[in-house]
Amino acid sequence: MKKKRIVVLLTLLIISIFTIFIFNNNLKTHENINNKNSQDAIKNNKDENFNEEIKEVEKTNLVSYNGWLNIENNTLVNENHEKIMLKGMSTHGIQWYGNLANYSMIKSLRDEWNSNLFRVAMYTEQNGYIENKELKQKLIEIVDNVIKLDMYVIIDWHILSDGDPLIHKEEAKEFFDEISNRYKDYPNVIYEICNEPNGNITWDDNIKPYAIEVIDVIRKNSKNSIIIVGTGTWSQDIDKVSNNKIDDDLVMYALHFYSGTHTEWLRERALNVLNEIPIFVSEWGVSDLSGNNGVYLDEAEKWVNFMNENNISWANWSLSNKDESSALLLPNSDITEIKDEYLSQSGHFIKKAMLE
Ligand code: DCB
Repeated sequence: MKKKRIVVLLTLLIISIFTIFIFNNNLKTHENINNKNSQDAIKNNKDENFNEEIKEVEKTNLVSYNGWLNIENNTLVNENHEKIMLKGMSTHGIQWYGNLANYSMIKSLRDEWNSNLFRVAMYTEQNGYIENKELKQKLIEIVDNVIKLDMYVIIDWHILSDGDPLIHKEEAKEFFDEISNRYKDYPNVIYEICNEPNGNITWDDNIKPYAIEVIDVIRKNSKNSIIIVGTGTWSQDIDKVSNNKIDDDLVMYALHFYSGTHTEWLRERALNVLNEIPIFVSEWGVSDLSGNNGVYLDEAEKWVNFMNENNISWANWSLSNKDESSALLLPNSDITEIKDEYLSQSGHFIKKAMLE
């Protein structure tokens, strides 16, 4: 009798262990399927290689964490309404120094300097895009790399000798139509539609009318991208905007400075409008206005503090090894990674500012 009971109990025990084993295994398979589904969802949305690089770093200042940017109280915020500051390098003209903007260089700026932004300056004139349409391919190559690196990227239509943006308006519309269609699903991309308007032009009659048309083109493809609009006098006339703003919640206005030329008076001007318009310092340097002379680091320090205090995002001019004081790298250093021994005086200063 006793023996029978033991056999029954043993059989029951074996059956329960077996059941638990099967049940557990089922759960695991289910988990795997779920994981796979969400990974597929991400993959379908993005470039094939997109996720590889994110896995390496998990930083809260990058795109996978912050998503589509927004503007609240005239400052940049992420998808969760938290303030965010973008900091990074601008290329010099990519027709001259585009090769320095390679994948491993940008990766090292991200990994070693904590940078979350990169600006691609595509000149319109001076052997830029207007005469040299293949430059677009170079730009795309760089932008794709920055996206793979999970950073934000500014596509800069770099007008300069063509001070009036209306001069190449048709080319700009065509370019931004194609490019904003290509990148419409990427929160990484920020459009800067006219670097530095200058000369005998005004906000009301030249820049704003240009901006409205180009923004219209971009918005047909991308409702959620941030767009930066240059201001008069090489993007210093931010005070001309406030009473004639562009009717678009995701537009920011460019303020550019070179610390050897632009000092307290320009910061005052910015302070006066900070509560009225969102400002992006999409280009600045530690030289004078020519990109050379100096360096003017005391004044640059004041600017960096000013931008930190006011949560103003920035891109520094420039990632180049040209023999001029605003260049990040020493003349002729030809490198594919950011290394201290190749940094100019500007380079050392910018590294510190980036890591602050
Ligand atoms: C801006 C431009 C940028 C220029 C830098 C420094 O121009 F957006 O393209 O870069 O600031 O001047 C310089 C390069 C030089 C290059 C030259 C021409 O560093 O290597 O030879 O572009 O391609 C500014 C900014 C401010 C003012 C004037 C200019 N300003 N500008 O206040 O008067 O005439 O170029």
